[in-house]
Amino acid sequence: MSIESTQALALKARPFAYLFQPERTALVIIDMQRDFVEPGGFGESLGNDVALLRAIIPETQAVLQAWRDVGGFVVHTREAHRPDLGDCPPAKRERGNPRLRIGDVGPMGRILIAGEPGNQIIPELQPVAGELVIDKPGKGAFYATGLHEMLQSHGISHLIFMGVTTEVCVQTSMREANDRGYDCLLLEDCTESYFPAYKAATLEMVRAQGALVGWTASGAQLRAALAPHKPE
Ligand code: TIU
Repeated sequence: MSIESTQALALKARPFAYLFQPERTALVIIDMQRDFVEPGGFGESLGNDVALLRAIIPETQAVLQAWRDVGGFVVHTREAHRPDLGDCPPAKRERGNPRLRIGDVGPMGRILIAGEPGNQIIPELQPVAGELVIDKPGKGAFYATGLHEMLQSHGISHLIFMGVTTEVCVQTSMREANDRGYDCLLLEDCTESYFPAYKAATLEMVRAQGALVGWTASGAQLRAALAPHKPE
């Protein structure tokens, strides 16, 4: 970069401009794993139409590439449990009436279990060397993961979120981050829900009351802010 630059960039965002120094900012991609966006995984086992989520993949890819081009720090998360389910509270496994429960064998291997085919990040957004990959047993990225300590050791103060689903793992992670003192931005067209109304409500509530949880902007707005900083 430009990653050496300490100058803050201003991004056109809602409810007002989001200021960030790229070298102190991590791009956090929540749970873009096959379990949520492909048939046969956890998302579908809960009764959801997973096709809806795939629409964000191209813009999410474009933002990831732009962020990599300026040398930015990247964190990928996966919702994942240990094969012995020792990190899966019975309440989480037993809730509701899904066709397949966490740990059951589905078309992409055991549902939501680390190492299984369904638990892998989708090919379009594969992590590359140097990027952090966090397996998280909860909906939030900070619970039982050590993520906060890792971000602190990299001097990170700002987080830019993408991924699925907006009102579940993304919003939970943003709220956890907010309570730990990070300034959070959610990219509107790089996050999706199985329920469009829940996505819309989440975007509203994140930026309500003067960015109480954080800011929102489009992926293109972030890419525009980064473009002048891309090395030749
Ligand atoms: N069910 C649902 O919308 N989401 C999850 O269970 N996990 C994530 O959001 N990753």
